[in-house]
Amino acid sequence: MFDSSLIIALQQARRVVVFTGAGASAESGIPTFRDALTGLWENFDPAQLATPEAYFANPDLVWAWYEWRRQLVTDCQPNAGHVAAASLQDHVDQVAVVTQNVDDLHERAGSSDVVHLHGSLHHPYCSSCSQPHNFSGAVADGAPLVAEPKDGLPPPACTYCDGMIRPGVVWFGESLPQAEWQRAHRLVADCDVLFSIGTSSVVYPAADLPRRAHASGAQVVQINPSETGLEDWVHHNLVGPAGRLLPQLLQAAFPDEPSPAA
Ligand code: BJW
Ligand code: ZN
Repeated sequence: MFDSSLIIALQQARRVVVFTGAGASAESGIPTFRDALTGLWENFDPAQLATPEAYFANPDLVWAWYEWRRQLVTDCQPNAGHVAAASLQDHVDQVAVVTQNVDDLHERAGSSDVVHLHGSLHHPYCSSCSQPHNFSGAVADGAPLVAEPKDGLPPPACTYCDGMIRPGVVWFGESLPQAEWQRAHRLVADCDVLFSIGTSSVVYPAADLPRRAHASGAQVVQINPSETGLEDWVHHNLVGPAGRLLPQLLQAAFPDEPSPAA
C-alpha cells in the first residue's frame, strides 16, 4: 500500500517534522478554514474575521467568534492522526510538530514538542500592553458561554491597563512569533522526513516550510484528501484523511505499533 522507499525513509529517519494545518483537526470535528464556508462557519468567512482590522472594527463579534471556537476545541478530542503523530516519538529520535493550528490537540494526544506558528486560542493577551490574560474559568461547565458567535461578546478588560484583550492568534498582516518561526526553520533544515498534513499550503510564510525541507534534502510526505499545489515538491503524496493514513503508515513502518482501528 505504501511505497517501500517511504517505509525505509521513515525507518531510517532520526529527525522528523510533522507540519500540520487545519485538516489535521478536521476529524476531531473542528472545521477547516478554506473548506469552511458551509456548515459551522456558514455565517462567517474566517478570512474576513482573522484580521486586526476586523477585531478593532467589531471587537464583540470577533471576540465571541474566538470564544466560541475555544469552547468547540475544549469539547473536541484528538483524533487518530494526532495520536499517530505522538506515537512517532516511540520510534524516531527527534519528532517535532510544527503546527499552524491554534488548538491544543497535538499536546493532548501526547506530542511533547509542539511549535505553534499561528498562536493559540488558549493564550489571549492585551491588545495595548501585551500582558497575557488569565481566562479564570471563562469556559463555563455545562452551558456554553457563547451560544451563537453572532450574539457578540465584549472582550474582557486588561487587569494591568484596562486595554481590550485579544485572541492569542496570528492574524493576516501580523508577524509570526519570532522564536517559533526561527525554531521551525532550524527543525526543517535539519530533518530527514517532513510530513505536511492537512494544510492547503496557501498561507505564507508557513507554506514555505515543506519546500525548504525539500531544498535541504529531506523526504517530504504530504497527507491530504485534496490537491494543494504542493504535489510537485513532495516525494510521497498520500491522498486521504490523516486519521486513517498516518496510523496505517506507522503500522507499516513499525510493525510493533498498535494496529489502527479498522
Ligand atoms: C485534510 C482533512 C483530513 C481536510 N486529513 N487533510 C500574497 C502572497 C504571499 C503572501 C501574502 C500575500 N498577501 C498577503 C500575504 C501574507 C499572508 C498570506 O499568506 N496570505 C495568503 C492567504 C495569500 N500572510 C500573513 O499575513 C502572515 N504574516 C506575514 O506574512 O507577516 C509578514 C507581513 C507583515 C505585514 C504585512 C505583510 C506581511 C500571517 C498569517 C497568519 C494566518 N492566520 C490564520 C488565522 C489564525 C487565527 C485563527 O485561527 O483564526 O491561520 S489564517 C488561517 O490559515 C489560519 C491557518 O493556520 C492558516 C492556514 O490554513 P490551513 O491550516 O492550511 O487550513 P485550510 O483550511 O486552508 O486547509 C485545510 C486542508 O486540510 C485542505 O487542504 C483540506 O483538503 C485538508 N483536509 N480534511 C488531512 N481529514
Ligand atoms: Zn494591558
